[in-house]
Amino acid sequence: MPRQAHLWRGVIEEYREWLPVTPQTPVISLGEGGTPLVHSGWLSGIVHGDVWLKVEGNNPTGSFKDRGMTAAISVACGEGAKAVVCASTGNTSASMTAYAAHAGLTPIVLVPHGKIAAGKMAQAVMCGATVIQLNGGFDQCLQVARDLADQYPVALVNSVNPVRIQGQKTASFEIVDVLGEAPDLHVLPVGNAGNISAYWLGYREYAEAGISQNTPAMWGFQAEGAAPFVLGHPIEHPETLATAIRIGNPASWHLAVAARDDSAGRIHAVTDQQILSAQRELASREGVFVEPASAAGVAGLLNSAAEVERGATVVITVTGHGLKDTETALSGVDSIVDSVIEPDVHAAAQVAGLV
Ligand code: AN7
Repeated sequence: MPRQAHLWRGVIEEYREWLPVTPQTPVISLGEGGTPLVHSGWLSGIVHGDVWLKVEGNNPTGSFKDRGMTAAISVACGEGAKAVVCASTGNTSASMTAYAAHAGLTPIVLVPHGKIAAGKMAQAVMCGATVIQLNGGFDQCLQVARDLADQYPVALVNSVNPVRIQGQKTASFEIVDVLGEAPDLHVLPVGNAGNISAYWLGYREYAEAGISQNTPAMWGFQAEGAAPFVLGHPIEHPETLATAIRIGNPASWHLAVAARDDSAGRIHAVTDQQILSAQRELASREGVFVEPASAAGVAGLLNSAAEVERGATVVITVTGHGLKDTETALSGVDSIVDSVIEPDVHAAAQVAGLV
């Protein structure tokens, strides 16, 4: 008898009863979810607790967006959609395009001109999207996407589509399923604010069902130049090198404020410098290479380490893969190659410091 393989079936099949799907809904999945929870000895030492990284870059298109997208595209397909549209800072478009391709739908993406990491752009292009670059930021892209969906036969799959949030909440379920209880504190970056809202929803649903006894405090972190929640109002011209979270007017404003306040949490800002430094340290200390936006939560935890209760269990969602934006990652590095030598073992040993 061959050994039974334990194949993860994607978030719809793994959490079907928690999601707005019916037996008739076609399941459009690329095997998303089931992402690693990696213990960080480095961060655990700093906060004097247990810190786990929920590594969402391991999803099929390299970001957490795939959880919501499998749900949104499946439901859109079930409703007979032929074309789908989203506004994006890059990851939503990469994800939507992949799921649309898999489902045979026509993908249309609206992105801020010149502000998308090359890897994300390549993903959308390779999967056959019509990529429209707009002279404006994400917030203007979202307005046009909404108007397109209102006036033309195309389904909107941004996180203003509630099915997206439903799919994304499965990350909380996985965390509780693996740890056996909700963490004391959940840390994550905040941009359009769908993810913090989704995590909070997932934690609450598990607590209400008695699967967990507690819900965590939700700590969100924004880039300083794109921190509307910290300022308390939308901003016109968000700026940060973490382009994924370069958003001034988050769509899920009320849900995110509720997540923050109902969980006794916070949404604070971190500087671009702190983001880059956290990104670098996370890669070199833990081997987890994330994109800049994804390091915002790590930077935030480092800033606030003294306020974490001793012995706390902390989960940080690192939202997207480092390979999406190698240009920004390497921008802070003086030289990519340490040495160029002739093919000679002694020369190699010398520059490697082995002799
Ligand atoms: C890596 O792709 O908004 O607060 O259009 O790509 O749920 O918006 C991406 C957001 C964090 C913020 N980390 O999450 C988009 C987009 C990464 C991201 C966020 C994004 P939300």
